[in-house]
Amino acid sequence: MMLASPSSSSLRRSPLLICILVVLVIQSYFLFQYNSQAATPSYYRHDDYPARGPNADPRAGASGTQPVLSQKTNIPIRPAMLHDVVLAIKTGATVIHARVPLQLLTFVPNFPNTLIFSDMKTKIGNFEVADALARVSSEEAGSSLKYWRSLQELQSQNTALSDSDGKMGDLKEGWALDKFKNIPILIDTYQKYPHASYYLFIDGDTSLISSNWWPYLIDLSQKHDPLHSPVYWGSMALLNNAPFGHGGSGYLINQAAIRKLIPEGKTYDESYLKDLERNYTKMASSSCCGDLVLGRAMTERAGVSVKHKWPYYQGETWWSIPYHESNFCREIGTMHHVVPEDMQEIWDFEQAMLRKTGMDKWRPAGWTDAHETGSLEWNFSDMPREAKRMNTSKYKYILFRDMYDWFIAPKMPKELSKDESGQLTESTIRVGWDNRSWKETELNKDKIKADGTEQWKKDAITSEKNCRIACEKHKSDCIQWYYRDGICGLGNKVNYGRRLRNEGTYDEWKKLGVSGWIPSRVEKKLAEWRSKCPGQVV
Ligand SMILES: *[C@@H]1O[C@H](CO)[C@@H](O)[C@H](O)[C@H]1NC(C)=O
Ligand SMILES: *[C@@H]1O[C@H](CO)[C@@H](O)[C@H](O)[C@H]1NC(C)=O
Ligand SMILES: *[C@@H]1O[C@H](CO)[C@@H](O)[C@H](O)[C@H]1NC(C)=O
Ligand SMILES: CC(=O)N[C@H]1CO[C@H](CO)[C@@H](O)[C@@H]1O
Repeated sequence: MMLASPSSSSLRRSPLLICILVVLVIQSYFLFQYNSQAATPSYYRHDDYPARGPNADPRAGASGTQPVLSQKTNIPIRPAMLHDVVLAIKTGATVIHARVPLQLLTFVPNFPNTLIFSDMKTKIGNFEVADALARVSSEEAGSSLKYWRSLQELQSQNTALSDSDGKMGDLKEGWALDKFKNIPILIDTYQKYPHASYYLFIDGDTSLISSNWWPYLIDLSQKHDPLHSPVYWGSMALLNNAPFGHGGSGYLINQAAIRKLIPEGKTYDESYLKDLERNYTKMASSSCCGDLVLGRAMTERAGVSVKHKWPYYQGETWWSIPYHESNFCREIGTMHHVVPEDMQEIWDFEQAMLRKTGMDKWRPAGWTDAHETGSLEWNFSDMPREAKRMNTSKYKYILFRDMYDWFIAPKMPKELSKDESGQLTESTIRVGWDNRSWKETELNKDKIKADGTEQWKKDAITSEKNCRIACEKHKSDCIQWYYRDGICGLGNKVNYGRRLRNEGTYDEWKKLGVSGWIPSRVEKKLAEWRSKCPGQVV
């Protein structure tokens, strides 16, 4: 009101101002007309394109190589619905808005039974978000729950957890709460869907290649009856010799395994579940992470240890994955540390791949119209007889290779760099770039002290040039290198990496590090790995 009255009174007093306003309004009306006319024909023009055939360039689309609206934006290609897999997403109140919406807009609709858990009860669009900590015993969790209580209080006092730019609140404290969530999430998920064949647990920054899960679970269900043969699969991590499925990479637990932890008849037995929760909340309070605690519960209480199924379950995203013989021809199930922009790109990639391979039309044997409309839900533990005998070897899975070809091949630097004397080197370089050349092959002062027998190793850590030469001349399996003051990384896997900082001078970037690749060796290795992939789609 304070602001409105002076301006409205000045309006009353000034006919000139009113005139200007009227002109502005009329002008913007015409501008709007003009714009919508300009936009309409181009929209229809693209819309009239014939359906994209198998020969269409799969790279066209939202990744920026085609004009806007070249693709119908509201009809995503979806493989069949995965009703029988309960997807449980774990996130936190300070990051949920930055992460989960993109999941909901991309792969989550392929999993109609999805549950979202945060540290506060809330909603995202029409999705209800449960409070994973609601059943945590405060006597066992101790002072860590202080932050949780303050969250509840903030919420009741209408305090925003993120500012209008979406900047997040205190991550460190949110992380301290995170470790209490995994067991309660498992209990809640099971209570909500006690008859599902599979439970897939992921984080808010995990992406799924959803279509790959169909043939994968058909195969898995043939080998392990979900009701009788326990499965707890993921990317195994070890801490103090305790194996567990790494949470961000996702872990899959089937009905048989979950029943070992929560036996039949105990699903709603709150005193049993309280006992279970209390035991593991106590463990969590003196432990680093919730996925570790869940691993302990599964190993010790349920007698089911995690099986290491990397790289189907893995903790990297497209640019941080080390591409190598060990994963190049393998199927991708999950990706982790995925920022929202990347989540979108990964979805675009999956869509394009499905168009290319036609696998969006793939259905398991025994699939009926009733399954298609959703009036009958597919049941992996009670599959039609045909599905139990189905051979999925012809399925064209989306592979790490495809991700390399889609994301990285077009972006790799192509021009060889020159040395000080103007001679071409064998390497292409990027300055201020983290190539994530693997740590095992990193040369630094300590390594040199321990294993400094060869002169080239001693030299390698003294300059960018010597590091490059170490890769080019002294290590025949080296395909990329990274140099930063006193550190020379020599990698035999292809890693794209990323710029370390957006702004800065050349010298500032140089201090952060220089990444180099030897294109001739990269190409040779890729050809070698590629030749081993089954059923070449390309
Ligand atoms: C919890 O721990 C107690 C003491 O070690 C044990 O007797 C009990 O069986 C455990 N309960 C569950 C459900 O894990
Ligand atoms: C799937 O089939 C099994 C075995 O017949 C049954 O126990 C289970 O309840 C079914 N699952 C669902 C979600 O209907
Ligand atoms: C599936 O079919 C492929 C060839 O089409 C064959 O090599 C493979 O052994 C079959 N797998 C099973 C489990 O029958
Ligand atoms: C930023 C950064 O340092 N990135 C990595 C690049 O590769 C080297 C070599 O292994 C690593 O030490 C760096 O950590």
